Amino acid sequence: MKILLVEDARSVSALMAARLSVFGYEVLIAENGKIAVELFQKLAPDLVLMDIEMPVMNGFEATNHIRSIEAMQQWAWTPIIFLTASDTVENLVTAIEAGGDDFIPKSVPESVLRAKMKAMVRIANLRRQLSAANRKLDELANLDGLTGLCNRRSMDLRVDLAWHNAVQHEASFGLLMLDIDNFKKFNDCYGHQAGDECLRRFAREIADVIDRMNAKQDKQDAFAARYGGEEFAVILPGVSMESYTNVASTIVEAIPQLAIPHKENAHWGIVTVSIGGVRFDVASGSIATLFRSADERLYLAKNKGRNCAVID
Ligand code: GH3
Ligand code: MG
Ligand code: MG
Ligand code: MG
Repeated sequence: MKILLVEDARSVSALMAARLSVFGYEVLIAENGKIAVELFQKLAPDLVLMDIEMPVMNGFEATNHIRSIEAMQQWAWTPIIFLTASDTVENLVTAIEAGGDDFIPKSVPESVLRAKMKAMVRIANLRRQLSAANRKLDELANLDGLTGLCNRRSMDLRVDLAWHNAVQHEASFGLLMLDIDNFKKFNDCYGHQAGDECLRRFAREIADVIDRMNAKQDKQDAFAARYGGEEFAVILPGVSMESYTNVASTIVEAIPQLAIPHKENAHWGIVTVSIGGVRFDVASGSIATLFRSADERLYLAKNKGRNCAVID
């Protein structure tokens, strides 16, 4: 376990560091609050022991900084214990009010220091387990179990937000609806397991196309989702006409290039996709209209013979 010891008095920090090392902890030393905040960000300690009176930046200010850094990450929390000159009720209240979790007088007996460290480590470990479990729950609630893309639920939430934002800023907005061609026959021919693997491979390819597009434009706005079954959606907030057309044609071409055999798929003999798309230069009206138009165009693409995109 890594402990960040923040203390300007060399004699105190040397003594404390020696004791903590004997307990088996790795000790990092900062001689003022400013250095402590820097080390905190760089080295992510498991616990902080913080002096109060220090030059450059005092312990309360440094704690404040650390807590605001943690506020930007969900579930982040590192125990901070203040080192005080004396063991008084006022010191305890001030320490907790300042965002600390406890305080220890610098003259603390070794056994008390050891016990307090143990208690804090226990809480920190529980907290870490809790945050991992919460992250897992978030993932389960928002990602499609088979493909790892956004599921329908999280897509709906994200789309609503992105659409609202686009309408407010009179920005452009694009939507592509993707549907794998003759996929029922794929399952009938190769089995459901192979069908699942095909969906996974398909989803990975779509995600790659979107990642490349986001990287090229230096944004993270576009995303793909599993709409349901063998249907997927690609959401393109703020997309230019050129990128919109590009993404659609890239996907239509990329899927056959995966060369997944599908002998029942018309004359191609490999897996293909049909796409219906719509793009607004200036977003307005309801998002439902957007989905309806994309769906109608997807139907047109199927009627045109599949393995193509109808996007205008
Ligand atoms: P079209 O070209 O008109 O889209 O024909 P299609 O056969 O793809 O369309 P249809 O809607 O008739 O069939 C969709 C199939 O997708 C039926 C279903 O078995 C399959 N499917 C849906 N979800 C899953 C899944 O999670 N795993 C597997 N393996 N198959 C799925
Ligand atoms: Mg001091
Ligand atoms: Mg379908
Ligand atoms: Mg289909």
